Amino acid sequence: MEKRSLRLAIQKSGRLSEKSLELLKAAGVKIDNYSRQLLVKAQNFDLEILFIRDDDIPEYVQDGVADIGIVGENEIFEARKNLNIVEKLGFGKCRLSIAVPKHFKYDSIKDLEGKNIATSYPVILENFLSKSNINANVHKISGAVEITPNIDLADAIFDIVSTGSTLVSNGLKEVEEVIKSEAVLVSNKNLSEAKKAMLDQILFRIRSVNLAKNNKYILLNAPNDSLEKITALLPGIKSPTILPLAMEGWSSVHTVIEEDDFWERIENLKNAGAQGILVVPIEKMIV
Ligand code: PRT
Ligand code: ZN
Repeated sequence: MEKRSLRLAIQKSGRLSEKSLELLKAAGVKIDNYSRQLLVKAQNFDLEILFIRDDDIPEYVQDGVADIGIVGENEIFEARKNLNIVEKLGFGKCRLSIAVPKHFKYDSIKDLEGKNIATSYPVILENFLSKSNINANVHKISGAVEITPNIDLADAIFDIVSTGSTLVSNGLKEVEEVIKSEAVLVSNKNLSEAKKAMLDQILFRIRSVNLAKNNKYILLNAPNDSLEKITALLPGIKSPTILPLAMEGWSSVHTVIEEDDFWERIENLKNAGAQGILVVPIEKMIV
């Protein structure tokens, strides 16, 4: 008989672990008293959390050992498993790039022809090289890829980069960005209707949390004669709320704006006559 609980696989310990747990918490899933045992039951939700290595997540979800998982897209592309990518989660952002020693004269991808490239992501790399019509020797290495050119084990590397400081401290330079990656929610392709409904419920919560993170609530005061100009600068979910202030001829304007173009908007609002601008974080947002 099928288990009733929805089982979510997350990374046991690593770069995605804390953020995955934070997201669950923000989505209202309580997991008290856990000490990263292999399997923990949520207190208030019919959800089990399975703590495993990130490399194992695609296979576990494909095979139905877990129903859903949170993992970097890079692991999904590398593992070539049959899964649904349900949602990008906005954390664990990085890129996978080719890097060469800083004195390597690199003009174009053709300079990689016949070279030895070390990586933990041979599938993604081979794919890129073959699309670019380059024949190079790909060596699979499971860790410390960035030191291989220094010990003459490779001419170039293909690895995860985020700030780039690991490359610099190993005397390397980034020459080709191959893919971008971030953490995603994945699901098994054959979920039962009951589990699909549970996934939808969690997804709804995750979306509300992430939407809220990308938006700010803004309150400002404005003289009534500049209201038209100011509201034109504010989209709002529906339209801005305008309330009269006790001071004659002035109003208070409330709305929600996106984080992305935040500073530009604030500048424009000030120029249009807005004063006393308050910007407040939003905890959850349901549209
Ligand atoms: O033990 P387990 O197998 O579960 O963990 P892991 O060691 O394989 O993975 P982990 O925890 O290092 O990374 C998990 C996921 O985080 C990756 O699969 C990526 O999707 C994502 N991620 C985001 C990163 C980085 N940013 C990152 N910077 N993974 C690794 N790095 C490495 C990078 O390779 C470099 O060596 O961190 C180093 C520092 O990067 P710079 O460029 O900031 O110096
Ligand atoms: Zn791993």
